[in-house]
Amino acid sequence: MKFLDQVVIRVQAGKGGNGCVSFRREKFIPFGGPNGGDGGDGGSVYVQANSGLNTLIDFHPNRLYKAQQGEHGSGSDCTGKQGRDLVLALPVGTEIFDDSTSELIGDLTQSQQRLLVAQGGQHGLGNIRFKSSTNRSPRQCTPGQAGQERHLKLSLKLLSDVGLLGLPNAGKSTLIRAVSAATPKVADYPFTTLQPHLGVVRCGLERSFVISDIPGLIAGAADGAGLGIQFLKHLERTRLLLHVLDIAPIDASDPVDNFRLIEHEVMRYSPRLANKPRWLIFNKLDLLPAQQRADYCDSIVRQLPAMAKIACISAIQHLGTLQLCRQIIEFLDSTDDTSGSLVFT
Ligand SMILES: Nc1nc2c(ncn2[C@@H]2O[C@H](COP(=O)(O)OP(=O)(O)OP(=O)(O)O)[C@@H](O)[C@H]2O)c(=O)[nH]1
Ligand SMILES: [Mg+2]
Repeated sequence: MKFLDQVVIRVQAGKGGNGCVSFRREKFIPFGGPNGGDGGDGGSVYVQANSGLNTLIDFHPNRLYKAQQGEHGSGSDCTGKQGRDLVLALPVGTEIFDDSTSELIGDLTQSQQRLLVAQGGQHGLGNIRFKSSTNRSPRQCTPGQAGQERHLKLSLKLLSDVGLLGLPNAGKSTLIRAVSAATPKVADYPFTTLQPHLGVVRCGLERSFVISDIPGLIAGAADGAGLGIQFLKHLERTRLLLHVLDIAPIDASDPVDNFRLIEHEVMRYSPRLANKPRWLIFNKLDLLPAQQRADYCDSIVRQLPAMAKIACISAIQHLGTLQLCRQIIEFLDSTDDTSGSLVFT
């Protein structure tokens, strides 16, 4: 499935139906009086979070999404029918902005959450409403009001508990495949992953968390190199970042330099993101002889700033991955930080 995380659309609520001018005209009933009914209200436009979606690809830029108009009132006291509301289904994690003012209208953080984005126009009044002791046959009515029209900017920030960071080829997608049912493509060339993927990791009964794999970063990403850093926004609402580091890069680059490079780009993107709890995950352990692994990892760790936690895995051989998931669950259970997927922001 293609991925799109930002789009501007137009929404228009329905116009209210007009009130009606009409008089009762029946044989043998003189002075029948006014009987023009009110119009119906115009339909409103809502957005609603749907946990089954994770892209905005279904929305065409600048397309107009319209709710139905209210029907006009008619004679014999008939009120017009209300216009049908339009409900647009959006992925959980979508922020909705008024594109003209940049005002944040709302943030869909929970499945089924619904938000009014354009109010339907009010109905017009029929002439029956204007009847009075001094005016028995009013010829007035009012038109229905126009529905609200808005340009909306939809911006998706995926909601996940844990995010993966790292250079291309570090093995991020291999890791998410190893621990979840997600199947992002894996290959031995950089930028295999071109869009974010989410995976649900299940650890025992009723214990699960959501992990997101984003495209790899390279030096200068903050200036647009590679795929840039726009995908980092999908990690903003995670509660834990895993920095996946290849201990034996195919290009023979130094893992210490590689680590610093990623940390630097993250800091340039947002100090807030850089301050999130972050664990270092040494990957591709299988490429080293068993007896050298501990010493080699130690030698790298000594050159790095202190990390909250360090884990050694081989994503491809599923070595240490189950244990890692258990530690993540423990961490998520123990932290009160609710900046992740669980709560309204
Ligand atoms: N030997 C070994 N190879 C691995 C391991 N994990 C990943 N690889 C290989 O490393 C290459 C890159 O893996 P990916 O999972 O595609 O890497 P990525 O970090 O998702 O890369 P991008 O999507 O380009 O950012 C693939 O050829 C994988 O088979 C591992 O634990 N051991
Ligand atoms: Mg990948």
